[in-house]
Amino acid sequence: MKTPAHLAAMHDDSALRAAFARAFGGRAPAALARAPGRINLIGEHTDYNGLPVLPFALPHAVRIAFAPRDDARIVLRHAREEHPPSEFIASPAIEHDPPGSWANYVKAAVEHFARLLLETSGAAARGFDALVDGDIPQAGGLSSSSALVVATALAFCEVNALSLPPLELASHCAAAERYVGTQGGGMDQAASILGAPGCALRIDFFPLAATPVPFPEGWAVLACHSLVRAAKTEEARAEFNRRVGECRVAAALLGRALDRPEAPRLGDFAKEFGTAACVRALGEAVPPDSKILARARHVFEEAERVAEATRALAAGDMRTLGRLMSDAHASARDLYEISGPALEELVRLFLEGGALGARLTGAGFGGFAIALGEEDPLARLMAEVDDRFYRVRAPARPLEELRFIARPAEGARVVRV
Ligand code: NG1
Repeated sequence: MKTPAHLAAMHDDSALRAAFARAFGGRAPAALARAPGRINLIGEHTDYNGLPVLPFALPHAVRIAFAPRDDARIVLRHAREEHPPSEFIASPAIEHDPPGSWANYVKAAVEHFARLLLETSGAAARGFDALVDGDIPQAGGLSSSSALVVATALAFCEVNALSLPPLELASHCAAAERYVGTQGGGMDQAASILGAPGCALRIDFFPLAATPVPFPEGWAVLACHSLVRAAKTEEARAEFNRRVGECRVAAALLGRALDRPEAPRLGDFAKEFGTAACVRALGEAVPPDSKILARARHVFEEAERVAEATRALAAGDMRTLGRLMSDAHASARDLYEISGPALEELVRLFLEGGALGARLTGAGFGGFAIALGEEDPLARLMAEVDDRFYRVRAPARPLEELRFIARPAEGARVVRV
């Protein structure tokens, strides 16, 4: 029998508290910070272009047990041995670990919020002991890294009595994460902070705004790892930043063509001129087979799909939502070139197995694919994917780490103990 979610969470919390005591000489944590990962239903690579997304917060989360210290030191332990301990001083300028180190995501939040604290109140940061754990699959496009940034930010703010409204906190977390070198938008941090149970979130940028959209009962998403790592610390980071650069070039060309040299993002043009005029103007500025044109077309059309998908979800029209998700996948594959053979195989299995829509989720270049459907048929589909994908490609891997069925869950929070 399945353990009810709240009992499982209580069990996890007491295990984390006990592990904290073991790691820190019997000391009890003062509080737990919990920040979920997310899946994105639709709206890929639109956020950093100032255009909307439609993600939801997952039941999977990063959890940090923490207790304030009397000095400025951050003493960091991870419940999993593969993540080595780290210690550093909380300050507005923190030296990076080598790329790929998990501690960089903690440093990202601590450096940013220590600077904010100094600027807003003149106070120096207080440090804390922290034990980190979590169950978000890593390098999968489910925002495990942003969840770590958000959970750290919550712990830092709690210890330093820094109080921010959720939207501001989300903007700061997005800015903080650039410490690790990716030029991402703000989707992941906003989805983690603002997530609402039973709702997807339509998120807009510049200025950041989030509107919950109810996700009908009985419906869910099957999420399956393609077995290809999408770690932003490796080549995928260079590919990701290349896409950001291509969009900036497209915006600069449009600025010249449409006489708006000061507009920084593709979203500024979409909002003023509309998709058709933007694609036409860019098409006159570059050769028809230019990558720049393909990338910009994806971004403009994806934003239109997000608008339509939001309306469909609000109306409970899951068939239309599914069709738009599959269209988004084709565009991500053909125009944005962020899919790959394993993701394609999963999407094909999903659609053959009766999913209403299927696509990669997150940055792409590997990671997870998702399928939309009703809960019972999705459970059957998952069993089929186990047989036809995982038992063939990864017979030794525990299936629980690789795929799950999820509905929208709650956003990040701190629980005092
Ligand atoms: P993931 O899938 O977590 O790597 C990245 C960006 C998002 C967004 C998506 C693509 C970060 C932290 N996240 O997400 O902002 O641009 O790609 O839609 O850079």
